[in-house]
Amino acid sequence: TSTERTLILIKPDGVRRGLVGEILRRVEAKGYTLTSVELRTAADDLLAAHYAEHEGKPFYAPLVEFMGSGPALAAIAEGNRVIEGFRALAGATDPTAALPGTIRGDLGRDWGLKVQQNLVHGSDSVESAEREIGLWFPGR
Ligand code: DAT
Ligand code: MG
Repeated sequence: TSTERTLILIKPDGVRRGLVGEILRRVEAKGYTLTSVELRTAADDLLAAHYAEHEGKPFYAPLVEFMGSGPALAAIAEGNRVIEGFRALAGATDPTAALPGTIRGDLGRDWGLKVQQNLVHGSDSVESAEREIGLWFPGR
């Protein structure tokens, strides 16, 4: 087994739509443990650091603006291979392409919304997870 930690964000669209309970329910039902949870509106410098790999891409500015548009829920989840496991629960980046059964596939909408409004973020590697946890939860 390989116990890992990952950073999960429920983006402002998920919080606004009242999907916090439904999304965290899926994470816990899968058997992962939430070790830290916090609701907050992220500042621009935090978002710039979080999304540094996407700086310069056409969707970067709207992504950062959207992510700071209201409260997001940040959580640390722990469990065996949780990084890959949460990304499987989340589904494909584009909610239209995300398979039914996934968070984005079941709950994501596409009626002209942008791809960035895809409900959740999950770290994509052990290195990203530790880096992102350090940004959102300094010292943990
Ligand atoms: P993921 O969130 O699935 O890890 P990512 O890291 O490639 O995807 O991109 C980060 C976020 O940026 C993603 O959740 C939504 C937004 N995004 C990615 N590709 C996009 C695109 N082609 N157009 C608009 N937004 C995009
Ligand atoms: Mg990513």
